[in-house]
Amino acid sequence: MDALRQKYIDAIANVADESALEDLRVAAVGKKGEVSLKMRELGKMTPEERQVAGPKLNALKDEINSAIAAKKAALADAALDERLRSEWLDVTLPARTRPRGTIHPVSQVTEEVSAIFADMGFKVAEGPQIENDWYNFDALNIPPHHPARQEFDTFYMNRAEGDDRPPHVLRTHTSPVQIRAMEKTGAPIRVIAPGRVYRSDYDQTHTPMFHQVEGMAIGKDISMANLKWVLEEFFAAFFEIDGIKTRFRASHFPFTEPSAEVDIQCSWVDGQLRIGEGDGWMEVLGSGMMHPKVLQAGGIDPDKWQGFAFGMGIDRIAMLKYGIPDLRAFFDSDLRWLRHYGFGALDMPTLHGGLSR
Ligand code: 2U9
Repeated sequence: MDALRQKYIDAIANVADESALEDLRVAAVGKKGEVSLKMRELGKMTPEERQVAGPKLNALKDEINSAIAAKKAALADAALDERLRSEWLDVTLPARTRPRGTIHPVSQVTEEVSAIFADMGFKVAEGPQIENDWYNFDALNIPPHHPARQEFDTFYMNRAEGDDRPPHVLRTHTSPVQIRAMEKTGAPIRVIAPGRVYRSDYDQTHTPMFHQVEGMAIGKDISMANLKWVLEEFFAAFFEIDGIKTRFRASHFPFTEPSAEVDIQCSWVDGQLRIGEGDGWMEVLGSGMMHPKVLQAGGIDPDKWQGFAFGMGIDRIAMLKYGIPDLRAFFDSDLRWLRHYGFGALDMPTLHGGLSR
C-alpha cells in the first residue's frame, strides 16, 4: 500500500496539465482504479485483516483525492498567472486610427447648394436617370428634328429590332425632373433638381457623366427680377462674398423665353482666378423665364402662371469654389485626389454654421 501511495502522490506532483491529472484520478480512485480494486479485495479478507486494511485504504483514497484537488487548484492558478502574464493590455496606448473615407466635392457642393436654396424655400426633387424622349426633349420644347437635339450628344438606349418607338435616353439635363415635379404638385412650386446627367463628350472640360443643378419657381407674378435676386443671393452665399456682382447676357434656350446667360465678377491675378473681385466675368449659369409650352407640358396653365428657371454645372462651380484644376480627375477614384479634395464627414454645410471647411 505504501508503494501504491508513493506512486500516485509522486505522479500527481509531477503532472503537467488538467487532462493528465484526470487520467491519474481515473487510474487511482476511478471505478476500476487501483485503489478501488484493492477496496474490493477487502471482502475476501478475514475480519481482523479487514480492520487493519480498511481504514488504511480509506485514508489512502482520501489522501489521493485531496492531493488531486490541491494539484487541480495549483494548475488553475498557474494557468491564470500565465494568462495574466501573456494577455496584458496597455489601456493607456492611443487607439489605432481607422481608415476613413471623405465626402466627394460633388456631394459636398450638392449639399451646400441644397442648403442655400432650401433657405429660400426651394424643395429638392429627384427623378430617373434613364428618361423617355418626351420628358427629356418634347416637354422642354425640343420637338423631334429640332437642331438643339443634336447639340446634346445624347446617349440612346437600345430598342428591340422592329420597335419603332423613340428610344429611351440617359437624361441630358435634369430638366425632366422639373416637368415631373410640375405634374405632381402643380403651381405654385419652387424646386431644385440636382443630379447626374449624361452627354457623349470627353475632353479637358467635358466628361460623359457630369452633375447639374437646375431650379425653377412658378407663381402668379414671378419675374426676371426675382430670378436675379435669387441668383445673387445664391452666389453670395455659395462663394461667401457679400454683394458679388452678376452680369445677365441675352441668350437663347428652347425651354426659356426670354433667356439669359449669367456671369459672375472675377479677376485673374498671377494666373490665379479670384471670384468676386476685379472687372472680368466668368460664365456660370443659364436661365430665363419658363417657356409657356414648357409650363403647359407640365400641366400648368401659362395664362395663369409664370416662372423662372436656371441651370448650372455642379462640377464646374465646385472647381471654381475649391480651386480644383482638372474636371476629369473628379471621376478617376484616385485615393490621393479624394483625400486631398474630399471633405470630412462631419463638415456638412449649414447656413448658420457657415459653409466653409
Ligand atoms: C424646366 C424649364 C426650364 C433650365 C435651364 C439652362 C438655362 C442652362 C446649362 C448650364 C450649364 C446646362 O450644366 S450646363 O451645361 N443650363 O443654360 N438651364 S435654363 O431651364 C429649365 C429647366 C426645367 C421645366
